[in-house]
Amino acid sequence: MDCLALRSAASSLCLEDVLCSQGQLRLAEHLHDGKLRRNALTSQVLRTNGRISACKASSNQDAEVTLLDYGAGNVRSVRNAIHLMGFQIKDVNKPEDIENANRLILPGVGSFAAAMAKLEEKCFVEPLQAYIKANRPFLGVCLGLQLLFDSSEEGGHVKGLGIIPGVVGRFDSSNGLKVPHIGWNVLQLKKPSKILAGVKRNHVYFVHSYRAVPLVENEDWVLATTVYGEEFLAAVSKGNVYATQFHPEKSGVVGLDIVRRFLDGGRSCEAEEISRVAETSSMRSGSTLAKRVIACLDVRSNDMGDLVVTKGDQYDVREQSGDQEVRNLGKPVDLASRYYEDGADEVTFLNITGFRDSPLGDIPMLEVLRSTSKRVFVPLTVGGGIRDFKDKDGRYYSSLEVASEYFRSGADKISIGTDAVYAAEEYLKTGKKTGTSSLEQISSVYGKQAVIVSVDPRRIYIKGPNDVPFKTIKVQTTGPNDEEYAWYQCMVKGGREGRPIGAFELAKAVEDLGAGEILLNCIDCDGQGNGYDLDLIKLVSEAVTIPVIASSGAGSIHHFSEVFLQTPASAALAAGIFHRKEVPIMSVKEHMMKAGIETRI
Ligand code: 1PR
Repeated sequence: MDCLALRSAASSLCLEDVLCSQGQLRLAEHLHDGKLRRNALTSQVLRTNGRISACKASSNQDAEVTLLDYGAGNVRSVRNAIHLMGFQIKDVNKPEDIENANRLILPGVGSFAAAMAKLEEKCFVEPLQAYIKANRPFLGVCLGLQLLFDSSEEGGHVKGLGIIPGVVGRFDSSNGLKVPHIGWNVLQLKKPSKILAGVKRNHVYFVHSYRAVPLVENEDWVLATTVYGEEFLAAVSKGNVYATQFHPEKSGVVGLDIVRRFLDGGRSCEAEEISRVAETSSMRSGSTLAKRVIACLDVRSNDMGDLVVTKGDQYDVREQSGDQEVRNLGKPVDLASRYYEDGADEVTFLNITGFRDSPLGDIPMLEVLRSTSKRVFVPLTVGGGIRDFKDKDGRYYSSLEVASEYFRSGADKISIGTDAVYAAEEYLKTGKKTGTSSLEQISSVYGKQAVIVSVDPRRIYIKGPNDVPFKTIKVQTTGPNDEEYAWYQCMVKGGREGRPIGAFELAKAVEDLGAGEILLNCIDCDGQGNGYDLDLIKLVSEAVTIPVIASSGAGSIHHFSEVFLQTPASAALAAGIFHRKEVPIMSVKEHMMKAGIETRI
């Protein structure tokens, strides 16, 4: 399907079908407001609730979007979303490009201070202020919303564009609130709007530590709020100017619908849709942050040199019989797309042999990311081999360069394993932050929320709680020699080497060093299908205030409700159960909903 055809197809509600179909007629079923609907898409027309709608751009200029990308992170997904709608992108290279824009998108990434410094350096501040004050079509995303305010407390007290009254401040984590606010949350619409008319009670994806709050001074701007510990501004609007704290380009079909509505100026939005605001405007009690279900793809080259999705049992990924080949469970891009269509809240790629390869020489992995980000519009994480290294010709690459290449190729977050363990050991030994570890460097440039530390612990049984200088737990089932206690030793290099550091100590140290989330694997449970290691998850959750992703051991839908009801885990990651098609992701989510767990459907 070419771009123009896609634009007319994408101009109606069922974008999920557009994403799934990759240009072919296809039927898709999805749960919507609790009812199962069936939508059909052709390249020319699209039926939604009995309507047929199509949108045509009247001129080439109509099909152009100006993008203000100041080069601080992954805006590939925004680009992909715009292209998917059939629009072309004109990048802002000089101030006049802002003045000449038809519609302008500012997908802010990185820190507030760095963003303002870039805008000032490039002389974009004044034209941007003039453009917005003239009420011309504008969409700011995430930091692109925050920059509109008077100032931010991020990185000191930094002046913003001064369009909206208020100071952007940090979420308060002193009461145990996990910060960053990462994940899918719901909007409380405060006024009618064209661009949010399709959101209703669906969740959208947030990832941020700073937020602006509603004030009397900015009440004419408030479009939607969300509650996370407190009420904050999730979207603002005035006239043709919109900005969202959440990421529409990462919010699946719901978010793409928002992008589409902005791009077509709300033309396809009917009055009846605008007036549905009341449906979502009542405050819900309790947390509306959904517990995430993450599909994980362990990838590596097989013996023929092809990049495949594999899956181990306790980290052993080779078949036990025959030639003991690397298990091949499918192609990375196809599987990731399938999980997106099935409702995964995030997709994670772990390059499990990255610790011994040269990641930047790993063109297939970068290509996998680029292709996946064209088809998958939920957050993508990539891990494996993120460290400083020299290639075979002796050229040195910093971990920051490696991460930057992953971000440019479509990753929203990177995950560090082995190198974070070494950094934590060094930090605990000296008590000093060097600022040079991969973890510190990447999180200072891209923000904490973009950096996950992946922990590979194994359980070691001991007789007494003080037998080791690490935090221990009293086990529920005693060890092979009737041991009543255990500690969790961190492993590196894909579980091949044990290090003198426990999972509790590691988690604390990496939070200090700048990790935004912990991906908590468990070598004992990996691939066993007997459920998550709840003791381990509780132990590590106690150590940190950042979100913990439970991983390893899911074997049934009940394991998901168990981990969410019995531990503070923010997300549950699983691999084998999905690869082997034992349980569809949607069944997991329906089960979670029935168990009273906030879930994104
Ligand atoms: O150390 O920075 O190069 O990162 C390597 C990354 O690769 C780490 O995140 C490490 O966890 C991962 N890794 C290394 N070797 C293996 C292996 O399996 N041989 N995979 C490996 C880790 C664990 C999970 C798995 C869950 C869920 N696999 O990713 O997907 O356990 O599985 P399940 O639901 O089937 O039980 P670096």
